[in-house]
Amino acid sequence: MKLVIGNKNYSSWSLRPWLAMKVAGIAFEEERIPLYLPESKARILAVNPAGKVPCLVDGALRVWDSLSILEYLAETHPQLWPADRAARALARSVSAEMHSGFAQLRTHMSMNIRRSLPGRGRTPESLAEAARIMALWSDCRARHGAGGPFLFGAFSNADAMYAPVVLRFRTYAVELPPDCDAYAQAVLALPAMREWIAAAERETESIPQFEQYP
Ligand SMILES: N[C@@H](CCC(=O)N[C@@H](CS)C(=O)NCC(=O)O)C(=O)O
Repeated sequence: MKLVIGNKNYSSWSLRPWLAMKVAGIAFEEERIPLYLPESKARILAVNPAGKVPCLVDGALRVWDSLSILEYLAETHPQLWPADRAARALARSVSAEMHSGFAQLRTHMSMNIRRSLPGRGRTPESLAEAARIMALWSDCRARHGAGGPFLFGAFSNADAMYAPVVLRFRTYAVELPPDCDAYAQAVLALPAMREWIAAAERETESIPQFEQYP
């Protein structure tokens, strides 16, 4: 299988399936397409008619959109969702909420791993969304987290969906309550996360529209 991704510093959607594949031990090659260069769109469109990364190539099959890639992976690696039906339903709900929501947080605190921007990006709306994320992290941990340090104990697709938020909270130094901070530290300590962060720090491309902060 091949996973087509964008810049590791900026492409939060790419991180999600990449991390799930690494943690689940799924072998894959990666193709990195630096975004917003003159040739980027044509390169992405050659793989994915939707014109976005990430896209998973499995033989003749193309699977695009982060959440559908995560679902495809879980068909052969069911440990990527919690085993318990109620926990699995909640994991899917919080994953879908991340996928379709938190637009203000994504706009004002965009993923930029290399930067340290404490206090920036804080608007009433982005802070309200951050508070909602902390509440759902606490709820998942309290109800289903006894078996390990992640949202549902063992690592799951829900953690893959929120991994970029952990990085945003790190870049913008968003204060977290102790249970959420412990969760964020567990995500950051994953060897695959360390690998992604180190690669992002080595990247040399700078995308101007993602480097402008008010
Ligand atoms: N809903 C999609 C969003 C994918 C997306 O917006 N990808 C961005 C990079 S993070 C992209 O491909 N941007 C390049 C472009 O639009 O040309 C998903 O979950 O995968």
